[in-house]
Amino acid sequence: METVIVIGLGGMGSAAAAHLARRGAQVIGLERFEPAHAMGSSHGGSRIIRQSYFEDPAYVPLLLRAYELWDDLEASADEPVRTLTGGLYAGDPDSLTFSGSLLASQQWDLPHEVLDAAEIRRRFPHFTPADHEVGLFEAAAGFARPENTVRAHLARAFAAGADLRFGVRVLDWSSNPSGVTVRTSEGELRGDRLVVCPGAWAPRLLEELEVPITIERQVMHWFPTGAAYASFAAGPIYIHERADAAQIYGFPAIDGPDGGAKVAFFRMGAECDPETIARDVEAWEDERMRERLALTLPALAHSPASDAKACMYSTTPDEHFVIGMHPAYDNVVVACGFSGHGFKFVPVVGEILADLALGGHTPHAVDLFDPTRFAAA
Ligand code: PYC
Repeated sequence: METVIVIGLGGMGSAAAAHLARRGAQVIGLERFEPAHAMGSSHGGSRIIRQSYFEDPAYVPLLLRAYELWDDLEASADEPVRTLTGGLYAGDPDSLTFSGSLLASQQWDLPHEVLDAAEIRRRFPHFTPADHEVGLFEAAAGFARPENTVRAHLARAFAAGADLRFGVRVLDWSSNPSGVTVRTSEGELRGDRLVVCPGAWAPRLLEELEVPITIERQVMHWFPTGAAYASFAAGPIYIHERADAAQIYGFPAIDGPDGGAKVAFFRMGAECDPETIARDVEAWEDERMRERLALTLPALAHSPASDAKACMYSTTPDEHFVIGMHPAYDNVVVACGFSGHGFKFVPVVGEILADLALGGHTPHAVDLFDPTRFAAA
């Protein structure tokens, strides 16, 4: 069987390693940090999963397959990896959050309900939408636990015989028709094929690829729920967008009365370098979020944040992913540029990367993610 080297064992790389190892490949997985670390884009306790995809209805078939794989992973993992809570996509009727979700759910016949502002307030008393707002409620939405997901995929890969190496820094890699070579802090490795899942390190490890990826620092905040705990605990994940209020997303109180509720701006990142990113969150950043919350989720605006963490998006100009064969090498597969909305796809991206690495093609619809689309432009 072929030896496949996987660079990066975060969300996407750990899933690729699991799918490849289960198909019988000799997998060598390389990760610079420890398993399920907090240095990249797969930490912070929760990521939204949803199907009525406002970004583009073309993602829906992948989401339906991802959900099957989430079920399978949840059934065998030692820790919970995904929980369904329902999801509310609310705001101005013409916001992309609402109108795009409606379009996707109608196009793919996904179960959903359209709620007016009064109904949103009645069902979810911690939300205070203005009278003109509307929401799409999707019962199938919820959240994944990123660290548990990475551990579950690593455990699967390991159980299937993968050689997983942590604390190994990749210096560079090369490819020729007879195989691939990866130079690391621990020496040189050779394999038949390479899968590169570099996360925020894409600009360095995929320099040759003509994909303009911007690395952005994003902040996740946790606020005490106080007297609104019960409502938050039973509530949905949500995305909220209004012309006068930047798009935010958030979660129910998933970690008990003292765990707070997590909320973040969807796209309020500042460009950063993964080597020098400010990991600490400043007081003004929490204050900015409290001002935003006062409008829509006032219960979270009463007290200072109980916690905050920085993570990174790797954003492409069109905010679509980059997944495919490396245009210059037919033994190298790339996955990067997940643009802040990739984690829910982790299990199906693992499947796609295994398809591409072992067979050169995948039955999944991945044209939207063509690595050459920016070069052509
Ligand atoms: O993928 O649903 C998502 C998401 C919301 C905010 C950031 N990513």
